[in-house]
Amino acid sequence: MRVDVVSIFPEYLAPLELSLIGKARQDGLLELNVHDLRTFTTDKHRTVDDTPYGGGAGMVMKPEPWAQALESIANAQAAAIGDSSDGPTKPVLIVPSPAGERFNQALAYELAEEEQLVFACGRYEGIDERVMEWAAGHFTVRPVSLGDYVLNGGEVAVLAMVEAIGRLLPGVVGNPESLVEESHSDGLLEYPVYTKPSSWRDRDVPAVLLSGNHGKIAQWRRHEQFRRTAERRPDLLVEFDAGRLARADRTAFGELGYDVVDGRLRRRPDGDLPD
Ligand code: 6GU
Repeated sequence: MRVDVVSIFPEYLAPLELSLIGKARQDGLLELNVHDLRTFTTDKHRTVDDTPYGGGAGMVMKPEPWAQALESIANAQAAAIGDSSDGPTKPVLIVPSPAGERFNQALAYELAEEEQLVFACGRYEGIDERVMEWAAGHFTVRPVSLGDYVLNGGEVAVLAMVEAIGRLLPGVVGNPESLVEESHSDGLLEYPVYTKPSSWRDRDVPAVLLSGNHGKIAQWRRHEQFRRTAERRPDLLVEFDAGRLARADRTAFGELGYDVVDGRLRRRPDGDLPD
């Protein structure tokens, strides 16, 4: 996969040289290029922002440097693949913004399939909207948000997204099985984990995990996933496919106050506990 990041703070992306993602770059699994937006300005002061039309607080990123930067990335890619204008699929342009669609594990898996991702890090109040309209001719444009809070710019969001996507690329995570049994891989939160010693400060590891009964362990872990998700993220259970749950799993959800109706979990009215 090839990733291009455009930012006025390229140093912000330095952590992508570390750990798993840094190793993936060294191993040639991920080609990552960070571009300084200011190198695409033409004025003496290397201006990237201006006041908003219509008034209001803050500054807006000017369209010209963005078009220069994105054009140079699009052209470099076209040259690299020997441009055939009816050519291959357009690269995805991800625009980090609290006004975007929500980033989640499903989107990480989807984007991990792409040949090229380009991230446009906005600062201030955002990028002139015409840039996204114009860019749609060269890219599949996707404004993406990490969650319902506001960051000062897209750089920290790019760190999160590149890590979430990069670790899904073949060969990046040493043991691919660790991708299967983690939070959100199946729409549920992860079960709790324990290691030695089996007793620590008067707290014992749940006995079932020491039993050697792998069927029982798998069921206990699954039910802990249900319990945690119901407690911490009940919103995830709305989407959960409960149609193929085993009887014991339905019972476990029943004890948490959920019935299965038409393959979906339905919260029983408060106080309506099972017999
Ligand atoms: Cl992706 N960008 C910015 N600037 N703020 C955010 C965000 C993204 N996600 C949540 N807040």
